[in-house]
Amino acid sequence: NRHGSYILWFTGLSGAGKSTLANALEHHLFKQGLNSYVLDGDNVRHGLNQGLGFSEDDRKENIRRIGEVAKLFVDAGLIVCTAFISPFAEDRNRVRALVQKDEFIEIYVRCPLEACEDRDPKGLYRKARTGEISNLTGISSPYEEPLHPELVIDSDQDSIEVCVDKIIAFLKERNLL
Ligand code: GGZ
Repeated sequence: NRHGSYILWFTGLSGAGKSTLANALEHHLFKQGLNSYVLDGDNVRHGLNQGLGFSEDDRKENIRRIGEVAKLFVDAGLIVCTAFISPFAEDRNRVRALVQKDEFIEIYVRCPLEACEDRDPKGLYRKARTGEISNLTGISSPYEEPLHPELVIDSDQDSIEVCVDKIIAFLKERNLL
């Protein structure tokens, strides 16, 4: 579009590295003088979407609202990096349909459940295994892998720097950078 704005939609399991990659990428975009913004659980689930939990219905509503906000930010001229599990293909595709064809770039941050569980930065997987929490994606709630993502990043195989470089290379190839 005329602003050079678009959505980089990161999807993947908890602990796969979505927020880390989104923030690292934003840092790169900022250094390039580009206006970008990261939407993730930290700034959305505590504010706009406070009150939504992790049932299927709540996740759907979570993603629907985030999609609408991301669309507004694209209209405002920003590159939006979103970092949500967004486990349902239908919900991701609904966001895709909200914007122009070349304004939605789905990046699948692929990381085996075992690796996410090993990392377990917040202890969520341990709690899910002991039954302390329910509906944890990958354990007691589904994750539908993207069938046609624009890009797949294997975050368990490459360092953060290499992952970011791969995303940048992809964006340059598509003339998005
Ligand atoms: C999934 C949960 C859950 C359950 C708390 N299931 O890795 P995190 O901790 O920092 O990020 C995860 C975040 C997931 O929220 P999303 O808005 O991305 O989910 S969705 O797109 O499905 O709506 C995780 C934490 O919240 N968290 N409980 N039961 N993730």
